[in-house]
Amino acid sequence: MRTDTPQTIYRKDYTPPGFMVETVELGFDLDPQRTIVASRLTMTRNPESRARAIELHGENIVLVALRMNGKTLSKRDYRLDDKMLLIPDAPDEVTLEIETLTAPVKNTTLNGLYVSNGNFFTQCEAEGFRNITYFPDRPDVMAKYTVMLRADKATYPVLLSNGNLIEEGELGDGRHYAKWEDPFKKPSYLFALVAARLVCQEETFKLADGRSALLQVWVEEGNLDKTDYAMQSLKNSIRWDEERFGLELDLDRFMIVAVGDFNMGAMENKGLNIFNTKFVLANPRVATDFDYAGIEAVVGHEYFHNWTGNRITCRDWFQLSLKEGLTVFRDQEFSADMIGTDSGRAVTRIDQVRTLRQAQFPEDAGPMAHPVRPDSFVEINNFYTVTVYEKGAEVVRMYQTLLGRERFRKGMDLYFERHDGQAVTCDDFRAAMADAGGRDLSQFERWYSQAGTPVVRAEGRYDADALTYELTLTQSCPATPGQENKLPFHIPVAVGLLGADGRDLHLNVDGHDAVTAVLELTDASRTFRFTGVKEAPTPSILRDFSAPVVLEYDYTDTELLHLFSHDSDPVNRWEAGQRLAMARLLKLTSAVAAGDTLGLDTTFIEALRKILADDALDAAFREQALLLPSESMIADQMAVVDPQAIHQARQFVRRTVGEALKADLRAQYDANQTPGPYSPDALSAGRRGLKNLALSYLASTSSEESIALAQAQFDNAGNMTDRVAALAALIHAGAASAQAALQAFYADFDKEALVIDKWFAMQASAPATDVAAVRALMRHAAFNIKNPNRARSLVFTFCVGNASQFHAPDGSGYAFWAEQVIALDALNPQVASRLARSMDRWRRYAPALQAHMKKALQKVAGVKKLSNDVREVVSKALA
Ligand code: LYS
Repeated sequence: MRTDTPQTIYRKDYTPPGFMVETVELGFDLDPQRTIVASRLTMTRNPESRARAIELHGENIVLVALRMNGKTLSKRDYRLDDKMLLIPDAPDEVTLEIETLTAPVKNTTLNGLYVSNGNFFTQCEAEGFRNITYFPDRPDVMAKYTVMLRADKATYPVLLSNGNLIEEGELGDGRHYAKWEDPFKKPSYLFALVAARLVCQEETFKLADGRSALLQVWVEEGNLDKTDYAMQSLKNSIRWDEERFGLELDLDRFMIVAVGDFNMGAMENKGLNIFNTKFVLANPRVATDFDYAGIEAVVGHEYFHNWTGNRITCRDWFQLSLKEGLTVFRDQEFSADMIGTDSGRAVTRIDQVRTLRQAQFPEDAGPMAHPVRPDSFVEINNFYTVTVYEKGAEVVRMYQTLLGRERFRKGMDLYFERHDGQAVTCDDFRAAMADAGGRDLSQFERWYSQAGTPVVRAEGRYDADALTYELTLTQSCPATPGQENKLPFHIPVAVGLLGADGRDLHLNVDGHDAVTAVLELTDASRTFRFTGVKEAPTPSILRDFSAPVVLEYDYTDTELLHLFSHDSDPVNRWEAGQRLAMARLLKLTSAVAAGDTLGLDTTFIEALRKILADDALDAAFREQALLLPSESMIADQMAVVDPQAIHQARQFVRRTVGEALKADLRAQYDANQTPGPYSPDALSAGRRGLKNLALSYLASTSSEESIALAQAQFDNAGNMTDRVAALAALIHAGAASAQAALQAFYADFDKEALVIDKWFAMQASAPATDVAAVRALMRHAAFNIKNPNRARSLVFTFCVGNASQFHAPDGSGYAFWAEQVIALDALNPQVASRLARSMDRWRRYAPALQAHMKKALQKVAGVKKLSNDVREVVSKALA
């Protein structure tokens, strides 16, 4: 019955479920080879539906028994294929009893119920529950769950599920049981269970309303020394949501469980968040500042989902950004508030802008481009994207920019007041914002329905006689697959004007004195006039990155240098530096390709020197300001991408800056040491960041002195941040001692899976690592393609993060890519499909490379038993 052409599902085809489920009782007899799942569902016909039949999803499970209202159904009473179980004739009130069989140990997809390192875990979002039992596995069916887990006690001493533990005990024959009850209605994608040998750090935490909750972080035995930061982040998240949004934890118990085999970052199952170990485990010995920040953000993200996602969920998967965009916005604000300073907040914003440019803008310009609320998909798992998540967060941020913080909060309150306990749409969220804000936000809907990154072109005109400054903003948006013509967006453009002394001019905004005006561009083009402008200003446009757009303005170098030195908006100050750098990198890339001699102007170098040495600026900001646009950002600016030329040009700039600023870099290296015990706080992390950036610039010259400095740091590092920075510097500089350092590092950390991931990743991204070297690393005893973190650390890092080698002129990188996509697809389609995406933008390369890439894509497309996941990605790429 399997059809070979994957089916496209459309948002416009949504129909309400035929039956609602009131209660779900699940019984699990857990066994890796043969797990029996008994389910008892009470269902009622949905008056809003015209469907007659009961429709239950089910895949990769064996139906053992089926009873309706106490009577066993025979094969004539239902229809069954490899995706659905249909009961055509059903009364309005039904109790279904279903028994199914699965083999979790054989489940390499890590979707549904699976085994990792001998323990049982589940992952059900988006459509994994159907791999556990037959069920209307769609988010608009919300029910109350009671779960009984039975398993061997010695092997699986810990039995967890959603909600509260209401009973536990022995069963004899070495087995035990635990019964869990979740008091809240939830969709099936939020179901979870864990049966495992684990230990936990726990704490009772007082909530704002006086209740207390038991907080637990569960890990494997050897990892109990790495749970403090996750626990601290959880407590901070709970406090923050109480204070910022008035939202409280609604359960008596909240659990985080870490698992080493996991497809994504983490999952917000009600009361039982399951996490990739990467976002739980940390101590200074094994985790970097970056890892710590990731843990804080992801713990926050999953916790915040409890309201934005769980209490109010999505009507259908097209609405995914309703919960993900909103929750990313919330975790971004959380991380920023945890730093607490304006400058720290700005650095987090710069990071967000970088992510958008690095990953979302390219997605929006490629074959998989889709609106924040997609109109169709083949495989929903392909739509857990930077567009739905990060651009979705930008869309939420724009409400806050347009309405102001207070009215935005009122909008959130109204959203909860209206929809708690419901499965709703992005339109419902927008309506709450419009109503609470007293604004017409109908045009704003286009941020949800139109794909592509809008371009805003700005032109300024100063009139010295009239003392006016006119800014003309013109918007357009490139065509994307299925969307030829776009209508104007509602774009908030935050603008400030700098005087010759570098200070903000005072602006008259709606009768108020201000330094930043939020202009609302709703037409294709509009001219905004500032009055009383006493001198010709330098415009600072799109402050704080007020909209996810590309801003075009013909800045002169003088204007950019002025902004880079003075803009009071840190994001635009950073942006000016990026523009200066990008212009040079692009010119140098052409020069490399043409075989011309390369040079870098002292004006630019001096501007960097000034920022670097400016101790009034946060170290973290200076690090950002000195970080060059990445190779892929440079590639994004070119009509025909030349990966090797880009790499050489960027290396040339790094070397030249490293040479020219040697003394200043060394001074900052020394000044930003962080003696004393390690702390991941933003200030210390910022100092380490600047110090290690200085080291990497210095090492890019490959001077003996800089190699010795890196070696000394490697030998004496008191934390992982400094250790990997030193090791990376040695590897990238091609130091003779790099191999020995790599070996020492491996020997020191061979028991720490997450550190060994770093070990693979550092080698995979090194410019000297070619396909042959990656293949050799794949033969290393520690490599295991079945583990997603490991596959990502080596294979993905090479394909995505080592452009000059991946795009080897002979096409060997692409052939490698095809092999790995095919191999992974047989094991784990979700992970394979992510790797498949790395070839998305193949049409932007020179014809010779394109030919190799096309061949590789066709090779994958030609595989008969390809998953829908990969099929969708490669067929869209080839279309
Ligand atoms: N909802 C999860 C999150 O917090 C991701 C689930 C991904 C399912 N394929 O982002």
